[in-house]
Amino acid sequence: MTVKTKHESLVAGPLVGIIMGSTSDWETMEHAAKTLSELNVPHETRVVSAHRTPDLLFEYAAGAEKRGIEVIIAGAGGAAHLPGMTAAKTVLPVLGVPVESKALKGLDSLLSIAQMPGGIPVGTLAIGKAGAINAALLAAAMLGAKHPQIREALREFRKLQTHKVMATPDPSNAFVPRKTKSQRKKRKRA
Ligand code: RP5
Repeated sequence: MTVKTKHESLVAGPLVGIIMGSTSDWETMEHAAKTLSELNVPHETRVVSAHRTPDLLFEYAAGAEKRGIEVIIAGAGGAAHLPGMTAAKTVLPVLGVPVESKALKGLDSLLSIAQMPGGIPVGTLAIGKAGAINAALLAAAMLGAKHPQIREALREFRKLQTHKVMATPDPSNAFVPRKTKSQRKKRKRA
């Protein structure tokens, strides 16, 4: 498959593999996918569980490089072994996103992902949505060294983000409350 990016260069196949331990992680991991889409970074998304589908995990991690994947983003919650085990089976950079767990609010996920033994690194991001977004941005920053169109897309993203903040310097003016039904009726009658 050949993908035409916003900057008109041709990239064959997905460059980022977003994997997650369960479909229940999608609520968090979709933010990584959305961010990559905004930057026109070709990516794929898959559920790959370290505990429930260990053979699939090995197959995915071991085969990713050959398929042209350059960065893997792995999200998992609780006893979050997916990012670490993926990193153990590939030399591609692996970015781990701790998904917020019900029992421990994601602290378990964070520690499981961050506390890797020396020799097998996982770049660990923040718990939840912010971590998923930043994993995508970090993946884009890594890819930018080789793919100039991704570097430029990231530059534009950052510029736009700055503009958005500068456009609303006073937060008290940012929120205009919607009129209630009775207020709207009164206005119609007047
Ligand atoms: C982990 O267990 C997954 O990454 C998920 O965050 C968590 C719960 O999974 P489900 O029971 O919702 O499938 O492996």
